[in-house]
Parts: sequence; structure tokens; C-alpha cells
Amino acid sequence: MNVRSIFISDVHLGTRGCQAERLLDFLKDYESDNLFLVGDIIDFWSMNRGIHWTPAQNTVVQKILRRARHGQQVMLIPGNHDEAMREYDGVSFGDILVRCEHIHVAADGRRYLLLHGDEFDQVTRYHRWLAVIGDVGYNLLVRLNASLSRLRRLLRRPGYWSLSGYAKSRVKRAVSFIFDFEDSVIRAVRERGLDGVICGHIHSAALRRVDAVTYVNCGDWVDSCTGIVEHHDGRLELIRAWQPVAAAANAEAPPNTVPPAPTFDDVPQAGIACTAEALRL
Ligand SMILES: [Mn+2]
Repeated sequence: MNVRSIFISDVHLGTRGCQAERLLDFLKDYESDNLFLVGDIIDFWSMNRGIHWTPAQNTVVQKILRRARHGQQVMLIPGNHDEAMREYDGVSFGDILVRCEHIHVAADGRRYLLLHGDEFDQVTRYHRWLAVIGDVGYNLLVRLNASLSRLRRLLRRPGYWSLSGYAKSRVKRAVSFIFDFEDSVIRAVRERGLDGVICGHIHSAALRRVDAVTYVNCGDWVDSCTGIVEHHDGRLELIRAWQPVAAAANAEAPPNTVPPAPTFDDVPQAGIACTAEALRL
């Protein structure tokens, strides 16, 4: 399908989690005039700890360069995992232009602020150490709890200290973290008098109207495999690449409906992974 623009973020090339094959399929399905890479494309943070670079990830880079060479506008907006690129604001590398933020005028004239969004994330902004130790800490917690219950059994202690209860309280915090992020992004866009924002960072895809502002999040290519396309009439659509095309076409929810707010019970035992994920953005 030919579209006007593609927006993707949080590909995290160089990590084990990167779903490069699915991204390649998505890029094969959608040809576009513009390709916007909305941050955390190459994960230099994780690569400090060890590089995981597959042939498919190589192909992703090649396909992107190829698009730029063939006259598509390709723009890279750095994120926090590729923040070294922020020093090159306004510089073109070959045919790829680096911009820390950009105002995209859609075909219908609506103006969208493009940025990765980590500056609106209170955790990575003010508590960087917390973001880094986050996933290490949770893995430790899980192991600790296993030994703890063993110890309790050994000592024949009655009662049970519930890790899942603890995890749930953390999940609640992760969910409110997402809401806080979205709120502050939307507020900033409204203050600047723009029609919407297209960002990434929190690995939670979205496309919805909040009052007069359109809040769009590209999601990621680690868990959800989502991207945003702009059709030639300016209409934006959220694409979930893991859905077979037929199923996507038959899906009941039109792209602009508000997804149900995640509730406590929607995320029961996966709590820890979920929270750790939120902290690792
Ligand atoms: Mn990020």
C-alpha cells in the first residue's frame, strides 16, 4: 500500500528484543513519500552491555538507507537510547536528516509536533539511575521472593507474603506513569497551539483525540510491533503489524476509537515484566 508518511519509533536495533523481521514485513507492506524515525531506533545504551545484531537488523538499516537514496524523505529524531545523535540537530547524513524535533504538516493541513518524548518522562529525566537499575532490580525481586517463600516454608511460618500483590501495586504505578506522560505531552502541544503530537518512548501505541489535540504514539518494535501511517488525505492510522492483514481489515475498532483504559485486572501476573518494561524505556 502506498501512503504519504510512515512513523515508527523504539525499534531498539542492537538488542535481542528487536523484532526486525516484523518491521521488514511492515516496511514491505507500506511504501511512502516520508519516513519518520521517531527515536530509539538504534539502542546504544544496551549495546554498551553487549551487541545483539542479526542479519535482519542489518537489512532494516539497508532498507531505510535505500528509501532515502530513492528520493523518500527520511528523518531521524533521536531518542534517549540514541541521544548521541542529538548533537547533530539539522545535519544530514547522506540523505537522512537529523532533527531533535520537527513540525509535520499533514496532507489535511494539520500540524503535528514530532519528538521522541523522553523529556516528558519524569523517571528517565530526573531519575536516570532508577531507569537503568529498574529491570535488574525486578529480576532480583523475583528471585528473592522465591527464596523467601522457601524460607517461610522451611520455618513453617503461617501466612503468605504475596509478591503478586506487591507487583500489582507496581503495575498501578506503571499505568499511571503512562497517563502522566500522555498528559504532559498533550499539555505541551496545546500550549504551542499545534493540532497534535506524534511521539514514542513509552512503548504504548495510541491514536486518539484529547479535546482538540490528537495524541499519537508510534508504540514500538520490541513487544507490540506497531507503526503509524499517514494516508494521502492526511488521515492517520495505527497499524498493528502482528495482526494478519485480513484480521486487521475486519477488526471492529476503527483506528480513532479510544482504547479501553488498562485496568488493574487486565495485567495480573505479568505485573513484574510489565513494570520493568516501563522502567526500561
Ligand atoms: Mn525512549
